[in-house]
Amino acid sequence: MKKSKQAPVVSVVMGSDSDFTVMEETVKALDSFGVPFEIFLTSAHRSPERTSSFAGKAAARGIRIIIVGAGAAAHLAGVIAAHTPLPVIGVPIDATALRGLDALLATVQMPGGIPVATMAIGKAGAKNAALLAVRILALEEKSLQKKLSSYHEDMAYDVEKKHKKLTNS
Ligand code: RP5
Repeated sequence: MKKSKQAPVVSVVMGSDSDFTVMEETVKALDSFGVPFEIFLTSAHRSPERTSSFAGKAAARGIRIIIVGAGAAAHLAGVIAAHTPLPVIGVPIDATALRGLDALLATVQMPGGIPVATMAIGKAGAKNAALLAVRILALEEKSLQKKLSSYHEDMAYDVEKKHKKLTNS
């Protein structure tokens, strides 16, 4: 993973180091778009003060979007969203016998008032969290808009290539 010299604009937060195998997808995608990010480990229940302190100070440090991965009774994204005005994107992690359904419901079912933009369970959600963050940042950054266009063109081209390979055409 490349380390950016620029100040981070996205925080990638996770509830445990065991979440990193999934959240690595977020990091890889942000890296590929050249978005400066930081990684922060904290737990809503094991380190509640660290969590609220981080969330309360994030905006003043220049962070613009917070991506949060957590598993089990995953209230981390909601707690962080409660302590910051920044957009929060949640990634439910498959960490228990319930295979991420617990984390999905805990993350997505926010009562009205405090939003958490919830992604799919697992690696696809982790990747999409980064892509959603890039789309938000691209609203005000032309260079990111261009990168997003090429990304989408490459994806479409890839489908055609796979079609040709599959059908020998
Ligand atoms: C959650 O509990 C974490 O986000 C993680 O997904 C899950 C299990 O954590 P560990 O027991 O592996 O630290 O808080």
